[in-house]
Amino acid sequence: MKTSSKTFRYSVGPWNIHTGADPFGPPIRREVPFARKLEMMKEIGFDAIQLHDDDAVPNIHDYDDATLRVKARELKRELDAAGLAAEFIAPRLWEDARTRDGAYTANLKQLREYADERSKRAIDIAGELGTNLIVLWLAREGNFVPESKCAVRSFEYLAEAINRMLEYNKDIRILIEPKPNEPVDKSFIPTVGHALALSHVTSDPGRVGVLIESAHSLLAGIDPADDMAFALAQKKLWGVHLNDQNGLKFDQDRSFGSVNLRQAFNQVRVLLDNDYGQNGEYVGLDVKALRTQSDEKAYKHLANSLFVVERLVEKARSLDKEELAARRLDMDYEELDRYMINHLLG
Ligand code: XUL
Ligand code: MN
Repeated sequence: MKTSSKTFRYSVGPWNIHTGADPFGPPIRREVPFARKLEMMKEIGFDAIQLHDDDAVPNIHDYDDATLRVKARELKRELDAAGLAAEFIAPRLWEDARTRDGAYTANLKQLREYADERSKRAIDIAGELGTNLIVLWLAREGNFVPESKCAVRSFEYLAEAINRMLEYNKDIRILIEPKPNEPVDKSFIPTVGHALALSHVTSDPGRVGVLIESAHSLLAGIDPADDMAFALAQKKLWGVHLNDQNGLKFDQDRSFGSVNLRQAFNQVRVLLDNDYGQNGEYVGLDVKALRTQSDEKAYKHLANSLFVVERLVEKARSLDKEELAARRLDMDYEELDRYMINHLLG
């Protein structure tokens, strides 16, 4: 199903079309070739693709710096031909053995240096792909054993690493994607508040903002719409990963709106009311297909999520703003609740 006449521009990652493997079972679907993913994304209605550095250039360690750029330029031609832009590049700082103790906060200097080098290469790839956005999901920057790292020094390490990236390329903007746990037990940057505090101690806070993922906010016990509002108020919401999450458990990346429709509605409402997207921001999805889905049905989570965003846009637009304003003034929030539920059911 294709959603026509869209309100937002949409992006998605190649990892969102996947084989269905989980920690308890092997793949149950065939790996979809990259070119086919691009085709499907375009067909469903996406405008851009989100990429990790090694999604952009697989086997990234096999190439010297010059060849890396050549490979990135080849991808740029492929994206152009598919009619998709690159939204951002994220260094995948959690799969390599050298990042097992974290990347920028690893205790060993040579491991922190690897993280720096890898980040610079991600920045080079972004440049070739025509985007200046670098996303940092700080996957392993935290601890399981509290005494294993100095939390104060770790915060400084993160700021210093970001400063080096900002210095390396004066055009980039960095989007921190906070998440409270998984794969680490306790993250050093668990929430948007922490991420923006980190932004403020960097050498150029105007170039360090956030990407908020619904499921990550929910894992921190925070309403995603409120997290988005917090960042919007500071003009620092430069990306979102819409999805859903059923309670405090592993990061589920469920289809947007599939668990809590009202919470989903309020995310769309806050984005719409605050002109999100007017400065080129994409509405990104980070959703996973259920393991039950067969090969040919493993795209529905993308189409459904996109469809739900646009349906909720309609709901946000048809809200009776006067009714809302009146209920705020007479503080009859029970009546407001009834109105909202009825509106969403209608
Ligand atoms: C992990 C997650 C990542 C980032 C990109 O939970 O959301 O896929 O979005 O690195
Ligand atoms: Mn994400």
